[in-house]
Amino acid sequence: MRTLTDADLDHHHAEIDERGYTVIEEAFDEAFGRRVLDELDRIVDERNIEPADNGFEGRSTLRVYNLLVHGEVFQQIPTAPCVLPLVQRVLDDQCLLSTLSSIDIRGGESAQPIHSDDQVIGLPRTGHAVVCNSMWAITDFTEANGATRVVPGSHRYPEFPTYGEDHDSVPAEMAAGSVLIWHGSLWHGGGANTTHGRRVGIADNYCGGMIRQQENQQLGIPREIASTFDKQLQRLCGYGTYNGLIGHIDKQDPRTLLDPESGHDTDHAMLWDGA
Ligand SMILES: O=C(O)CCC(=O)C(=O)O
Repeated sequence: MRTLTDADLDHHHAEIDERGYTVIEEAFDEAFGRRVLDELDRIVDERNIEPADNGFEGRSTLRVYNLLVHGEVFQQIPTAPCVLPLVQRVLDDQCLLSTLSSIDIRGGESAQPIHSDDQVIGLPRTGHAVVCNSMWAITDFTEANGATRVVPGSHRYPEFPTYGEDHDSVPAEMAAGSVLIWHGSLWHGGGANTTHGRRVGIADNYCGGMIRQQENQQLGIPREIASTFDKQLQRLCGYGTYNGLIGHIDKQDPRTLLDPESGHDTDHAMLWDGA
């Protein structure tokens, strides 16, 4: 997995600031992409996953949610050095994993309505990011196979897009192994797939530590699985507090549920400890 240098971080952060999105090329290698794809195909087969059959998730698109319960290959994604440090620049280092899911757009799918990912949260659009999302290209993303469509600069528009209306957009084409990262206020949507092939991406999405996660990671991931995660991934899943207060359980950092000793860890000091 690629590690972003300070110069990379400056460059990609500036792009997100200016146009609302950026693409990290050669973020992960072919072998990793192949493992992800094999695992996704296995899960889809085992669970007989079908398209959700609605206008937003798609009628010819297969989505698998809650990927962190499905093994180590997916557990590498949220903390990856090719993505997380940039997301932390956009949000902050107390950000949370909002959702980790796959989006496999099959041939014949129509374009997803343009939306912004912070739309459902509904805060005023001040330009301040409370959501920052990424799409890992497991296959090539081309205009023809449904590359994510983006409206450059729209993260600064004062309004949300009107759902279902046509908006001028451009395809964020990228080769397999790349990751698209965008400001949560950017107007965007999955593209139409006019080919016979599939466009497979992993949606690795984050939110500020004060925002409710899209997937309920604390209840959705059995505690015995969360206990095997490294500390950073546990924190991203919500086993931590925001500013030493938000998310506490009986004045304790929730990570003490996974490791009772962590209560003594200074990383997990609570706001009132220093008062
Ligand atoms: O599949 C894509 O390229 C984008 C999907 C998306 O934006 C969503 O489902 O919220």
